[in-house]
Amino acid sequence: MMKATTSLRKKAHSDEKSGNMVGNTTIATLSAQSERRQVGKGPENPVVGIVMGSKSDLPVLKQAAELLRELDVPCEVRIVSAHRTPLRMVEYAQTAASRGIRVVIAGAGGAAHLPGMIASVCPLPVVGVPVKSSQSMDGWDSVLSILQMPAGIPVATVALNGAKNAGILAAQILATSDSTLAERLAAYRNHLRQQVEKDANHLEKQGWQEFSG
Ligand code: RP5
Repeated sequence: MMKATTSLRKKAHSDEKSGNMVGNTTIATLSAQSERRQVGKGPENPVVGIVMGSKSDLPVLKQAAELLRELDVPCEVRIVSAHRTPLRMVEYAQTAASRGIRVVIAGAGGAAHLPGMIASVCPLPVVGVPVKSSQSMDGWDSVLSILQMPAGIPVATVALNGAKNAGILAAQILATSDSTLAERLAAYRNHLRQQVEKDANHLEKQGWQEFSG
């Protein structure tokens, strides 16, 4: 059994005190459920593979790993370059499903062929993250390289540097067959809603000038 993440615990604790509810259960209950999660068996059994073309992509791609950790979804993180280590990329793509990976998140910048090439070799759903690399043409090079896949080999492409949404999308795919993960995702959304409502109330009470400080 794996520990729930610190942030989920903190959220659960404050929600327990304030009685925040998700459906007819508290986030505290969801936290306890997360410790008995259905997806994967622990860090040694990752169900999401996060791959990137270079270590320079890590500051972006780690946002997917952080989000998945918050949702208690085990993932692995690897550097697999389509251009510099093509055989390593093919081996990763060919073995991912048999190792228990169920969704791949692939991020790259520039001539970003990694997500599409992983998708061409691998039967799993691939979520592509265009990265704005240091030599980028404003990010359009990687966006178009990942987005414009030929019919038959899809890559679900998120926004430029949108690794957090890639993590959420991967969790949503897994949650279609995991009700406890679906509840954790609902709690996550509920938390977002509460944050915006809090800001909206403060803005209304204080007026925009004082609010923007
Ligand atoms: C791509 O080239 C990588 O995904 C990275 O975004 C970009 C630049 O790589 P580095 O030169 O920083 O290693 O393959």
